[in-house]
Amino acid sequence: MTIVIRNGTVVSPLGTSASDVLVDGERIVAVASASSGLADQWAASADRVIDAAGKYVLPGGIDAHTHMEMPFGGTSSVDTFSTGTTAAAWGGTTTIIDFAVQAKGTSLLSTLEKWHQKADGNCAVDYGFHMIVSDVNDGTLKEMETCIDAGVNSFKMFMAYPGVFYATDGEILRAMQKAKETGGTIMMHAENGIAIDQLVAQALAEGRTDPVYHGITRPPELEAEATYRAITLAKVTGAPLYIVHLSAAQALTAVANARNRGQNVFAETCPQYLFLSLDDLGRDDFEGSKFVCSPPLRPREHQAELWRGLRTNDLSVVSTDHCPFCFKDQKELGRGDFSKIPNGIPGVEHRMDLLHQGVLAGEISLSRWVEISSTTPARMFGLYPRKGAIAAGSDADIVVYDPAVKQTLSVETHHMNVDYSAYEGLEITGRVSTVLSRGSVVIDDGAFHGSTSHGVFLERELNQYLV
Ligand code: DUC
Ligand code: ZN
Ligand code: ZN
Ligand code: ZN
Repeated sequence: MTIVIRNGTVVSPLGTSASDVLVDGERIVAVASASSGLADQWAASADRVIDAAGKYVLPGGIDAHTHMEMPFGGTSSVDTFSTGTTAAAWGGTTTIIDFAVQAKGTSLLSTLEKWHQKADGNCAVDYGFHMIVSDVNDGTLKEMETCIDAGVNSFKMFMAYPGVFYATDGEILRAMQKAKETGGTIMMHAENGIAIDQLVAQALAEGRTDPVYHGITRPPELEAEATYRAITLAKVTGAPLYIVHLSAAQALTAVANARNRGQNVFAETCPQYLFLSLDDLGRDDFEGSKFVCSPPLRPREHQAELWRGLRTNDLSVVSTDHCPFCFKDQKELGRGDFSKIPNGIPGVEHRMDLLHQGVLAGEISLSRWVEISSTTPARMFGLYPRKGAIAAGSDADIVVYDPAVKQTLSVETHHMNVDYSAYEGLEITGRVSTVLSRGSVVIDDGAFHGSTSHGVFLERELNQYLV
């Protein structure tokens, strides 16, 4: 099957160009300037010609932080790999990297096996895994090497959630030493969970049980402190560090300072921290529970700092932390006790669209949009140039994006398997029109044409930003 995409504007981190793209089978085989006339030749024998006039041609989005069917707080996130990757495709994301979650007392390899059983054969787009390490011991440290050989070389640890995922500074230090030795990257959930748990207990004892107290008991300073501590441990051990879901301006300062010193420290933020705020957590009738995630949504003034960080590259990736729980039966578990609200916000479908609003608002350039949503995650997580590029030899993961059409985000029209939208009623400009995953048309003219057995597991190389 050959496909020609012509008359569009190809966007890359280097700029934009009027170029035509030839796809043969699963790969891009040629990219040529529109003025070369080559597209006429290609079109003559192509199986399909897509006219991208007035549209952008982007490398497929890479969402490096999702949680499909993840066990959490006695329940499980409601998107399966099948529904979640289908929703991803609808929004122009053609690769997800999800988290295999080690339960305490189990091995990393059995965990990986379990996640393969959930995902293999059930994904509409390609996928990889990170590993959540919640039990640091001699055995699991050794297993990190085997994970790396299996293409899983990024290990998330938690300074939050004592008793569940929490790792002590000593455990983090040991895992970082192993990462330094093997070339793995440590991903950190940086919040001081020990202090937070005290604030939570005090709030509940005083009868402050509404969702907004989830935010108030997790102040920005406790994210900044943990971020700085993680950076310090990474400095001492020499390990590369990637701060996940950075939400607070103070934490961003810690990251920027480390980067200015030349340390291998990287950070991502998420659309919810750019577009939602503590005010949403404060919505009444328990509606605030829809917005409970950790770290929490911050006061609105943090947003400008995060956009600035995206421009300066102190924030180099935007991922969603997609972790959907239904309002009706799952968020409900925390009525009368905010600490029992399952943590997470659905978002895998809308990352590309929301970031496009940042382009329209002048917060980021078109090139930067592609960089933070596709090319940098590809390099950060060892997928480039197979993913993250419109170039000969790359996988034909391509999004044709119409920047002019308007849409209203809503639970009525989204494809995520969850009963609410965090962006209900938000009117935005721009929408995916066609999506190719490894040369197969997955989304086209408002319909899904893919298959949930199409996606393949991606064995990833090491972080390509390390020197
Ligand atoms: N934060 C969330 O909001 N959900 C899942 C795990 C996490 O760290
Ligand atoms: Zn986290
Ligand atoms: Zn997460
Ligand atoms: Zn069609």
